[in-house]
Formats: sequence, structure tokens, C-alpha cells
Amino acid sequence: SLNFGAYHDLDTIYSWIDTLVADYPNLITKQHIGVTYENRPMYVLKFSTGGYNRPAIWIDTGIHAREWVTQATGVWTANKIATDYGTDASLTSLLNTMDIYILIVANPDGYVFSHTNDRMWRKTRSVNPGYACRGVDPNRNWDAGFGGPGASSYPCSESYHGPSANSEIEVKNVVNLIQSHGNFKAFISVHSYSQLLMYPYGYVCSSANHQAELDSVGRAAAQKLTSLYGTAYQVGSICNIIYQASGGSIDWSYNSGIKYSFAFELRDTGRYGFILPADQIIPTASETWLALKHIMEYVRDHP
Ligand code: 0X9
Ligand code: ZN
Repeated sequence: SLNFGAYHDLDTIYSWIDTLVADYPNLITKQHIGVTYENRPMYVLKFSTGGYNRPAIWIDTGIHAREWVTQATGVWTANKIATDYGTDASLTSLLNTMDIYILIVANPDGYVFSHTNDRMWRKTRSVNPGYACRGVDPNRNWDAGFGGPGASSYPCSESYHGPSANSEIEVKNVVNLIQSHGNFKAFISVHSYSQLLMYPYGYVCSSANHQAELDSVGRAAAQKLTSLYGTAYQVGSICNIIYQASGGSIDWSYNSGIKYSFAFELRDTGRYGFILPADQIIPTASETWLALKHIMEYVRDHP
């Protein structure tokens, strides 16, 4: 089986997804949500014990290609849910009333490019007409303050917002799934690095309506995370604890009515940055799981 303490390329992750689904056919299905700019498939894993369109949790990893510890954490987390269902009482009760969706590689074209050409690639791989440089920042492309402060209109910028909201098919595929489902209660987007747990807003620096509740849930989640290895986390709104950034996914999900919208920045704080040594994958995923579980349990208990 897969070595969870190593980084893997897209083909390896995609084949592993098939073996996981085959090993847990009563719990996991693979949904094809569309293709990328370069025509690669995008797959979401759905963890469900039945029912119809149950209230659901969304988790995406790897929207920024070079943030490799996030795709690796997505793999570890999917395996953790599969193996803990039926033995961990809390996760089991959660999955008896809710579904969990995980998109492990949210930016497949960028992820492949980060393996084959440029380890530091961040964006999508779409062509910018009239420019030699490719790609849009897929976390500036959502329909939430699109094109505002904290995004660039210059196509060669690392934070280029793209020609229009949802111009990136990888973003549009997720938007379509979330909207057609219509019953997501939490939306969690996983990035690296900086050790932060954030909630809306990023496109403005004013407080979200549910700021107090999101802050207390976030603080409790971060406390659980820290309890495992002492990893320090900061909690706050995107604008307050990182920087103003428009067109971000969790601002879009929050404004779409998904109250429990959070973004993580996983390890570390800059010693290795995006090139986090593989021996930190399992510790990172393990501590993050405690925070994810706290958020999911809170959502389950506050319907
Ligand atoms: O700039 C970003 O998109 C994120 N930082 S990163 O270094 N991973 O690129 C922070 C964005 C906060 N999250 C959302 N707006 N969803
Ligand atoms: Zn990122």
C-alpha cells in the first residue's frame, strides 16, 4: 500500500484513490467532477453511510500546486476516515448523519507541473492570451470580491485573479458541485505554510456576521491541534492574520451560506516553507486531523 510518509505524483495518488474506493466500497465513492484545463480528470472522494444528500463537510487540499504537504495530508486524511469509521465512536456518529467530501488534488495541472518542471509552481496552467506566462491563482478566482484588493490583474503575477470569476475550470467544477449539492454545512480549504487557522473575510477587513462563533470554534480546533506536538497556530480572519486577499474560496463559500468556512495554512513557519521534509507529513496530517475533527464535530452538534 501507499507510503503516507512520502510525496507522490498525480498518477500515484489517482491509482491509490481507486484502491481505497475498492477497499471500502460501502463507505467511499469516487465522483468525477469535471476535467482540468489540460483535460485531466478531477476526483472527489465522498464518504457516506447512506441517506440522500445528507448535510455535508467539504475539504479541499492542493489548490496551490506547490503546497505538497496539503495533498499528502488529504491522502492521509482520506485513509484515516476510511480506517477509523466503525472504530472511532465520534467519527462513526458523524458519518451516521453527515457526508464528508474530500478533493485531494484541487489543481491537478499545477501539481503535475510542480513535479515535472517547476517545484515552486502555484497557479493553474491556463494560457493567458498575449502573454508567455501561464496560469491564474486559483485562490483569487472565486466570486467573492473578485478583482479587488489583494489580487493582481497582471497575468504573470503569482496572484493573478484571471479574466473573470470562475474562469478557471478547476474552480468552476467545485462551484458547480457545491451549488448542485446545496447541503454543505462546512467548507474547509487546506493550504501551506504559516500555521494559521483562518475564517472569512479576506476580501474585506471587516468582521463576518458569525465572527465570534467562528473564532471560538477555530480557537478550540487549534488547541486540539497544538495538543499533539505543541505546534503553535494563530487563529483569526484572513485579512487580520495574513493579508487582504480577494476572490478566495472560503469567502465565496461563506457568502454562499456555508457558515463554517475555514482555511488552514499547515506547517511550517518558514524554515522549509513549501518544501517541507517528507518526515513531517504524518505528524502534520495527524495534528491537523484533530482540528478537522473538532470542526466537524461542532458542525454535527450545531445543525
Ligand atoms: O494567498 C493565499 O491564497 C493563501 N496563502 S498561500 O500562501 N497558501 O497562498 C491564503 C488565503 C486564505 N484562504 C482563502 N482566502 N481561502
Ligand atoms: Zn495556498
